[in-house]
Amino acid sequence: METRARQCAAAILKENNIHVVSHIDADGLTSAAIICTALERAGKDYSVDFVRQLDGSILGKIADTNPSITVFTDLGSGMLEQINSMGLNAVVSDHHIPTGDGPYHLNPHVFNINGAYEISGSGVTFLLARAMGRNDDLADLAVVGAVGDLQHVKQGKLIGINRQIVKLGMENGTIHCQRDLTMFGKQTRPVFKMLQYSSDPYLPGLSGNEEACIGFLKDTGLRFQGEKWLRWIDLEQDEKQRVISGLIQYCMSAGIAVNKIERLVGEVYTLLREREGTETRDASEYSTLLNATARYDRAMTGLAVCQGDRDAGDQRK
Ligand SMILES: [Mn+2]
Repeated sequence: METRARQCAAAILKENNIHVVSHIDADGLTSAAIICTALERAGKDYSVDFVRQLDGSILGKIADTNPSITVFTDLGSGMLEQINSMGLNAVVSDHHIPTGDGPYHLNPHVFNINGAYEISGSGVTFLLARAMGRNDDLADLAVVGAVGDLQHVKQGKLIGINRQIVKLGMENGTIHCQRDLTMFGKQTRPVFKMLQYSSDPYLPGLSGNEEACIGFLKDTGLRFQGEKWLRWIDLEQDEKQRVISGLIQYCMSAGIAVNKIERLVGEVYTLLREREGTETRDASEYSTLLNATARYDRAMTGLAVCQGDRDAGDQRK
């Protein structure tokens, strides 16, 4: 796969007017951010577009603008024939099951690697970016994309090439991984709100019930800090452990399926370059934020966030 990545990288670096087309979800947004950053660092001009799905009419529109090369990320593997028949000079960096292959097609399935949980579109594009230059620091975005595609859920952690990317990120100081509560909102919500808003798993009697959540936490002996409850990241290790044990017991007596209870704890990924207490600090919250920008047609805002713009979200204010 690395030889193919080098081949694709060389094809891109030969050109200057580069068009990036990516999938409009967290994995696609991080893929686009990775390739666009790599292009910027290589001193290339580029344009970028996001689509929900690739079809003949979109390919036609791309062909009309006559880019010297088009880089498809997190999509394209199912449209190789159409891309060729349009006469598009293209590199496809994708992880979906392909309908063919070619010299400028980078896809794990071609190399007997599973694209459902061993590597995502952002991971594939990260390999491409590495072949284009010094882009190892983008490992954190590759992890956000993989988590966005839920590649860690089945095994409770990232495996395969995803694991290698995590390791690389740990070595270069962009990623930290640890076993922790998998629940959403550890960075940004008070613990009782995190429980109250929990939907995976749904906690009968707690989900949606603020008072019950506060009562539950008091029972575990969680401390107050003034009037304001602490966030998960503010808790001491023994406090976290007490809440987790309490939650497991609660779920067991509520008759929640064992596999769901087991998923309460898993590997979680922290982005060390991001500020503590922000959505972008936690890979899962980050990917949820990106999916939200995509859902509200704010893909360019999502891309700007991935490329380091921390004011892009402030249009919410
Ligand atoms: Mn994907």
